[in-house]
Amino acid sequence: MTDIKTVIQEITVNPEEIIADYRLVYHSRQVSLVTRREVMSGKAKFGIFGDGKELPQIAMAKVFRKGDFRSGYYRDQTFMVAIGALSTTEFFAQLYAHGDLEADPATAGRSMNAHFATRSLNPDGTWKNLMETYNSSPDISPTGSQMPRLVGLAYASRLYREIKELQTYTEFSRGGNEIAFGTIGNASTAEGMFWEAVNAIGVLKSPALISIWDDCFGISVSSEHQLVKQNISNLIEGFRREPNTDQGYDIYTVPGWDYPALVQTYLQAAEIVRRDHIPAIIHVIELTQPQGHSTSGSHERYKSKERLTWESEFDCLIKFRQWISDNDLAMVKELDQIEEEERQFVEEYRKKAWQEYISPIQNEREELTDLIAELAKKSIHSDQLEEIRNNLLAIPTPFRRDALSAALKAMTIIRDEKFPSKNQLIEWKNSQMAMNEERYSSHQFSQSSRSALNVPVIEPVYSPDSPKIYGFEVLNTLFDKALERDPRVIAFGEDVGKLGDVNQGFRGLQEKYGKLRVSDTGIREVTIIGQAIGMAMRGLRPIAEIQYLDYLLYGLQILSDDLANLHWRTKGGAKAPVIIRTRGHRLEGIWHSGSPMAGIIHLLRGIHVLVPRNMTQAAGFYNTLLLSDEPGLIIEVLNGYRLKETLPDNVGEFTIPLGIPEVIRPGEDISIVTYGATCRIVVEAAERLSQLGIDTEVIDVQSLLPFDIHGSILDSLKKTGRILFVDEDVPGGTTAYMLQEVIEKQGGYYFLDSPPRTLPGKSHRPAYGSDGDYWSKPNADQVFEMVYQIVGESDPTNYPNYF
Ligand SMILES: Cc1ncc(C[n+]2csc(CCOP(=O)(O)OP(=O)(O)O)c2C)c(N)n1
Repeated sequence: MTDIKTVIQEITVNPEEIIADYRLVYHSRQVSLVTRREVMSGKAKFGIFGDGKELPQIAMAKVFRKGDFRSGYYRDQTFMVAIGALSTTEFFAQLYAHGDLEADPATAGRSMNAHFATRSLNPDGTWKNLMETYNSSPDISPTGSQMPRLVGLAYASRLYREIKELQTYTEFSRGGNEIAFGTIGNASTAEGMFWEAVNAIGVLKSPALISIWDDCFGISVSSEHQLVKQNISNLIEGFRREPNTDQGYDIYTVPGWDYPALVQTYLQAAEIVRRDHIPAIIHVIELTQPQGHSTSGSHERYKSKERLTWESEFDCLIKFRQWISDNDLAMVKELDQIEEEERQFVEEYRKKAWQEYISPIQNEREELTDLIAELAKKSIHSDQLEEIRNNLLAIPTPFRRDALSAALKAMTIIRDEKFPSKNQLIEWKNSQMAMNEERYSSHQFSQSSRSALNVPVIEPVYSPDSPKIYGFEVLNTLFDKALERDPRVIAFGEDVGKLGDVNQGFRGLQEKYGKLRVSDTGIREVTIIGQAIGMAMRGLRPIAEIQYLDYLLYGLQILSDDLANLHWRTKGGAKAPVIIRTRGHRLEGIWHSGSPMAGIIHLLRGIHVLVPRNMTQAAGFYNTLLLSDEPGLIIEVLNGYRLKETLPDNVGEFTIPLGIPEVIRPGEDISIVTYGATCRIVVEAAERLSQLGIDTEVIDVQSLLPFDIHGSILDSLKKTGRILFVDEDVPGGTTAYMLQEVIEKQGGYYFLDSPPRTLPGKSHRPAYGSDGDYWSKPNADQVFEMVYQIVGESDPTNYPNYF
């Protein structure tokens, strides 16, 4: 093991490097200044920049190696440039919302400025060799939300180091020597997920190096309103590890304007983190924010005169310049010269980025105005067309939407006229629509060959010897096979390890596969999800368990803000094939029998949401997801573990396709569409209805996202003419979603003989006990009654109203 002092001596920073660092700090500052100007002049909508935080980022970049990962936030502009993961033209392209991937490789114009990311995927969706690149997970705006995924990014190194079978995955790790670097603003450390993540990383003994950029403010709110004792260093003291132990963090505090101290601190901290997997926090204090928080307002409104004076003196750029001069590393003239050069470079990059952004838009406008001019020659409404054309040409910096609106207006004007060149306008409009659909809406789901929708269907195989076993045992057998097959499959959650989960799906598997493959976590839903996201970003296949569906709400924000839009917001640059496992719908009590599915499906577009009715269906879905490169949520039916099911002989292989409903009881008179725990209830009601001669078709949709991709429910409706949607969500929740899918999207409206109906749970939470459940959730009596009423409406003779 290398001694820390030797390391520092070995990696001395030479004068040329110092001057290059100065150049970069100045360059970044200039970019920030120009960014503000661009926003103020109306060329860009909003600007946020890294000014005042440049120097510590230079120090951090010195210890950042290929294979490492960053999980940071919008201030890290200098760092991203320093590691070569961001060019200045790319920074400006994102500022202008340039919607092309080549211009803004981080987000293709989908994210506001200073949202950084590197691309982990090849254009075909396969992984790049992440050991050959400097990696940054894709930023999101909610402050503190970079912390949950940091847990998994760091923990992955530990798994790659300690699980022997993973050591061949050399495109993701070399012996777990990679650091996950987190950055966060001082004010955002008041967020709960900061604390949860710091604790989790400490418990997991994972190599994270967390930098806190402390400028004493969170927009206008000073530290006294953010933190007890106003100082995060005081608060994190309890995380500090005792000398010569491996529990806790190494904690450093260093002024953000002190170049040698910063370099030394980062060198020392990173070496220990990398070598020993002891996490570290570097609290970088005395930072400034020279232009205020963003372009949204000036900081003179909330900073005192004294503070502003102090900031102008302790600005890291000024201090760095002074230090260089004081140490005779460069003459004042040389520094002036560098500054002049950098001002010019930045201006050149800005111009280039602007031209590359605006030229195609101007060209498209020109195409359209030429078309309209041609049409005006033939149309009887030439004046109106000319006016549209002139108005469009008069816009100094047009957007694409201006041209499209003009085209639509022109089309309306000439709607009654007939001449062939009209078609060119229609074609132009259609090609714009298609181009912008791709520009803004592609990649919500995998477009690779490993999309979950491409997984081949393998039917379950049954033989006379197939045993009938409890539902939890079906899952137990399945998880055993999955863990055996692939060392990247890692399962974790509350009570998953020693106990094998509260319903024993993982019973005995920790003993068999070890504590790292099947493990317990603390009660920390947000970072269980984050742990999974980070691990999956580094090539692992986490199965993260949230103990009950009701507690998924804790993790819903991070699932929604981070995981669900990850692939979309990077236009296919990153993926995290996470499997979230949970159980719900029905047990007893307010927080153990909820089924808040509408909240989930509406917030989690981008994640597959699967609602199997039994454990065999669940097993098929696990197999499908494990063969795909997409994230999915599987909700098992909580009261189904102790029901017996026949174990397929190929439980480890069979797959169930996504978005394919299953008719679980054929019928002719009415279609009932449902999922999950209500499948059994509806079938029970259907049997009773059949005694009265009402033949009910019961359809289990099985997967809510995607929903019935081939429109097969419509076939059922065409046959029966009547439809009822049943579930346990609130009124207007998932039943309304299913109704919209079938009646509006599939065109079910045209085949209805009776009004479509929904039978959800009550609008309040489910009350406790058997009676509480009966009067809170749909039951077989209610299903029976509602179907009887629907049928009775059109056939009152045979089905008179007796209620
Ligand atoms: C969850 C959330 N709440 C509020 C905001 C609005 N917001 C954006 S930045 C910011 C202040 C963050 O301050 P700090 O963490 O100290 O970082 P700094 O900007 O000072 O570097 C706030 C409140 C947000 N983006 N996300």
